[in-house]
Amino acid sequence: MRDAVTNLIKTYDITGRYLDRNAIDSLKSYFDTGTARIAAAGVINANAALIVKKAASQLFEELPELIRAGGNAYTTRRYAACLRDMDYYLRYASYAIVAGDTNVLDERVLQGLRETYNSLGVPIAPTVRGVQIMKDLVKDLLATSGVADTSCVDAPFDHMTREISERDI
Ligand SMILES: CCC1=C(C)/C(=C/C2=NC(=C\c3[nH]c(/C=C4\NC(=O)[C@H](C)[C@H]4CC)c(C)c3CCC(=O)O)/C(CCC(=O)O)=C2C)NC1=O
Repeated sequence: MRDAVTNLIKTYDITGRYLDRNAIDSLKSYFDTGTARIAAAGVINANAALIVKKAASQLFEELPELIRAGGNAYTTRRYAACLRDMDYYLRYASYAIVAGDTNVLDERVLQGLRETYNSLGVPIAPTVRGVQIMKDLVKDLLATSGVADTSCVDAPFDHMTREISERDI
């Protein structure tokens, strides 16, 4: 598992280089956004259950067939599995926001996920939609808490939606 700093150092160490202008610029951006990223983690921690619940009800409102007979989130067990998955995405997004790096998502969340989803018939597009709704909710909450620039939230959620939607398996 890597964060923005360890990732950068690893890259430079491989080629035996000192931290050049580009490295300094990306370190500067990492530390400049530190307060916003920590605030995002705080907002997610304080509202996690609410975010998952709201995102799920919005998702099922948009795509009611998911929870009808024959839908993948139909039955209490599968409904609960769906909400649990959304909770995973949210929790790991908060780690990646703080780390300033999406590596934790690749290692802990996305590896083998599409294969699992395909074998269980978990539909990809609605899952992606669920992740997007959570991203919007987190950004709204963060803005409401007084953080003007909420762009630090984007990369982890966008990375998950991109990776989950990739087709070739
Ligand atoms: C921390 C990393 C991690 C992830 C990401 C993870 C996902 C994950 N989701 C699963 C199932 C599932 N995932 C869903 C999710 C959904 N169905 C829908 O229609 C919606 C679109 C969506 C919710 C948004 C459902 C319904 C199942 C159960 C499918 C089944 O057993 O038939 C399974 C199969 C095993 C199980 O049921 O627990 C895994 C491994 N597990 C992990 O350890």
